Amino acid sequence: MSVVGIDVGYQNCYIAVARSGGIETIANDYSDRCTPACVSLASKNRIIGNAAKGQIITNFKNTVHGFKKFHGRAFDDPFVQGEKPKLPYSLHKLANGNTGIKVRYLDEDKVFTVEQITAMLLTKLKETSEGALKKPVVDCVISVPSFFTDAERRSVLDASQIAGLNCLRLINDTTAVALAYGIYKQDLPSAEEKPRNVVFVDLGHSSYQVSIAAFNKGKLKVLATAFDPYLGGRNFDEVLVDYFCEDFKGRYKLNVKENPRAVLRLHQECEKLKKLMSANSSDLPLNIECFMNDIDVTGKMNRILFEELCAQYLTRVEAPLKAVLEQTKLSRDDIYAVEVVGGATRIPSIKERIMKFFGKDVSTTLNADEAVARGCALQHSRECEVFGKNHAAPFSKVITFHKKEAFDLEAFYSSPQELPYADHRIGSFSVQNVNEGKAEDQDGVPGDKQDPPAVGSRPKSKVKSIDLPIITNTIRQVNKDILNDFVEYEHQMIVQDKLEKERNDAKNAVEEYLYDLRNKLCGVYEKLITEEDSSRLTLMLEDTENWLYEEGEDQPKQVYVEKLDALKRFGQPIEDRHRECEDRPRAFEELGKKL
Ligand code: ATP
Ligand code: K
Ligand code: MG
Repeated sequence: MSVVGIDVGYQNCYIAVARSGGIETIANDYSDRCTPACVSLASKNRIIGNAAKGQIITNFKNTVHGFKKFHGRAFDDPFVQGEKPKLPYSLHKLANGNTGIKVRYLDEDKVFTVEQITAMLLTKLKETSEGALKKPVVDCVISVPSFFTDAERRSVLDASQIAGLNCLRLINDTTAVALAYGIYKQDLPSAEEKPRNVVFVDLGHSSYQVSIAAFNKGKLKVLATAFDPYLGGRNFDEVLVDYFCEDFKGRYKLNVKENPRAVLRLHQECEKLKKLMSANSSDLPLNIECFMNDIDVTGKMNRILFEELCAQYLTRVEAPLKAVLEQTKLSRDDIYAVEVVGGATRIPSIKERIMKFFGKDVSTTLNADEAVARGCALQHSRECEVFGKNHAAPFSKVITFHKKEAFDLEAFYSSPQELPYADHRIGSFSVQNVNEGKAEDQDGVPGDKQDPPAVGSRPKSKVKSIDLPIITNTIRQVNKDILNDFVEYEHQMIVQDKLEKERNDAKNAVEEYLYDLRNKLCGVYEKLITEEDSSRLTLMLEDTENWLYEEGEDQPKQVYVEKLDALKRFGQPIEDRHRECEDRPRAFEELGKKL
């Protein structure tokens, strides 16, 4: 079964899979490899991803985006309270104190947990993967920011369960990026050589993460990570939005902040402008027609002013860079390359600051948008099955881990789809004090069971056996009933979406047939029916068209199916006659050839 790697970004999601010896990024039904982290709730269905982005302005109260940071957060958390007034949709305090999202769905007020909203997004990503791979997808590896707490991570795991995914593990964005780098580098130093130290910088829409990893052939070690969880591209958009709000207040006497729709439109335009500024240093225009109160607005911006306005954010670029160097005690000369990923590293002054800090050019070896997902897709190859299904128990097996310091192990059931429960985790184990054993080895201090090497003979390989303390964490069992309810409800919503899609398809089929028949009536069918029949049919088509826009606008699927059948009862005989006319001369020709 394929394991997909999923990067659930604050703004953009990507899926990758290891296939035919390489890693591929999967495109969605819009032929887009990026799926927006956006979910729109409507009166008949849910609209998720690219299509939901189109609802941000038209259905702003029920279109949820920018929710990634609500995972594992209390409603009263200052961050949540700070975000609340800026959001076009409503937040709601859940019974357990967590952050819920209040929307209209199926013509009812509903409160969804953030796990449910992320699950909706994951459902879409799961479907996209299944569409591309042409088989069911259950197993996945999901990335999370390196600064995510245990509560935030568990919340993401719950979301994956609700979506019917089996998340084999969560990995840090920074680790994923390092993995993605390592796989394609053929010229890494060998195990005995000094490792190659690479800095990775990821500036996304909501957060900033920096790490240093050391590479040898077949080996990767993350040496340090640092972050600014609240610095990202969205801050730069906000600066522009605030600037133009003030500008428009002065020049057009408009109070933009009072109008959520206008704020959202301005946001979208400002983000476009920000991206344009990455490629242009000249003055750039901002034009929005019918912005508010029927007023068209215009404005302008350039890179120099933009950088001035963003100074408070730009100065925050340096601290995490400094922090990773300090943590590792490496000097700038020890750094082989500085690799940048994440959309917002395309801002020229961000790149300049990183270059200036390290005193070298930044490299863009990795695909800035897809690296995290690709790393996730690679990660799963590090798993192994210890006991297959129906293996004898109890049973012991020796597994070797080459480790120099304490490490964590996680155990899962290997065929989760056969479990009666949603949770497929067995437990996690922290193996402690590994480095103590190693330190002795390095210093040449013989352990209890070691013999000194015999002089002149080939040194025997020495095995030292010590028991290491292991901390076992069994998996929490809380909220299992609630989680199962969510799983069930997500399933119902998937069915509802499917029915709604079928209903729409049936409606579209009527419309399509109608237009096709009308075109042919004035074209290829013209000579095949009498004028009288033709005008009767034209009238019937007109009636159906009017019906589609009025009474027939919103009918059950069956009504459309019947309507189509009714049209076909008239259309099909003409179609048959037409085919016959086409075939007849051809048949004569064939006959002629034979004679
Ligand atoms: P996070 O990592 O915080 O969860 P994310 O992974 O969704 O967020 P990315 O897709 O890496 O974020 O980056 C999106 C950000 O990059 C947005 O703010 C977007 O406007 C910005 N961005 C993309 N292209 C450019 C560009 N050419 N110039 C400036 N900013 C850009
Ligand atoms: K992303
Ligand atoms: Mg990201």
